[in-house]
Amino acid sequence: MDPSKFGKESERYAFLVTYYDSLAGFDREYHLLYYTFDETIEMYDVKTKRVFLKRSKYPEVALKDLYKGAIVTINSRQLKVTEYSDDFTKNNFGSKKKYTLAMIKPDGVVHMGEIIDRICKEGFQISKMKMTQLSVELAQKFYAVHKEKSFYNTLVAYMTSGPIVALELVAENAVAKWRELIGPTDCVQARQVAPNSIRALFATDKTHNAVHGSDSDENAEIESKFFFDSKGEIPATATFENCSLAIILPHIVSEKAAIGQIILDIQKYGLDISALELFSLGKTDASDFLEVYRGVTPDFQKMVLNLCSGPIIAMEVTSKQSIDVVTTLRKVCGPPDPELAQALRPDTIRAKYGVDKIRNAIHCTDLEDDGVLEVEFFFNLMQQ
Ligand code: FUP
Repeated sequence: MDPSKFGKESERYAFLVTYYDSLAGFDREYHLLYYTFDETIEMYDVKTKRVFLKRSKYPEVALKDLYKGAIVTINSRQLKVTEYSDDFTKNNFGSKKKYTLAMIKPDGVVHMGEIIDRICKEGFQISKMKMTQLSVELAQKFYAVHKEKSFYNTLVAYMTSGPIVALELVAENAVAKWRELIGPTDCVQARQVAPNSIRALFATDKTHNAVHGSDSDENAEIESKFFFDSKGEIPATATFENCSLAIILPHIVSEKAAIGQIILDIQKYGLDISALELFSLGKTDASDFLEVYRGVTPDFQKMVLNLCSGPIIAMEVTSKQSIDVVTTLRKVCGPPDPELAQALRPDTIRAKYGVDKIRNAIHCTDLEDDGVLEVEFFFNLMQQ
């Protein structure tokens, strides 16, 4: 442990978290305390004041995972952080953590792996993400402030010309930090003043400028609601044809360093990502999804707990080439055991980013016949 990273022994942050108890039919509230000195957590039931979780180490939850709106899984319960419970937490932590709405625009989607890699390496946490295709109505609504501008119709035509990826990004000073990373609206200017910015690298002109970023905290809130609180208005883009399912597992999503690299690895072999969304699964959904493995592997329960231990990124993988997508994706992922993968296929995703047989970086569909079924679970059933 690096002592310079941690404060006094008594330093701790306090969060109010809720858990929907589906048996009782209501939300239960807890205080969650995080002690920075020894990286332990402790939980109390707000109503009964009884200890729910004795102070102990819980490595799956780090301080960076705790911010207003975050979802964390503790003892198989999916908890939503709803408030900072005391002034110390609010002042030292809450006021600094902010979010912004980012969008990878239609011309940026081919560079999705590189852009997400930059997002993660710059220290943003991705709290929400979804690939969608904007209708003319939605694009007009999103850019309504530009309605009177000469470029409005061109902008709407461009924004509806292909899929986009909307992301909610969390960081200190998220709005300014993301706008600095994307660079000026006009890529000619971007190449002069910020040559390493995303627009300098990937944009074509003032309209086709690869990415979007909110310009204030207020607009970040409005724009995030536009994509993520819109009750079914934002459709997924899955095709359900010649497809396979890939899931980037919780240990990668929370560590975040490898998310972009994994997407790049998938795209390298003639495979396309045609739908994508960040999900936080409950235990029942995780267990339903993995049902085919029940009784087949002794690790079934561990796989379920792993799958619902934090946010995951589910992707429909397809190909424009006439290749067997399920088999190709399996090759890219490598053998399920990372140790074996390192020995036999060191270039594969599991060899590079897997930790053990359960936390092996990525799930992929095993059998050709199951591709559509697994994609339907996330991009049909889970959308309802
Ligand atoms: P930004 O905040 O950088 O996205 O820029 P604006 O809000 O000024 O513009 C929104 C979008 O309108 C830009 F991303 C691209 C488009 N636009 C044009 O097509 N032409 C212009 O002259 C200005 C903006």
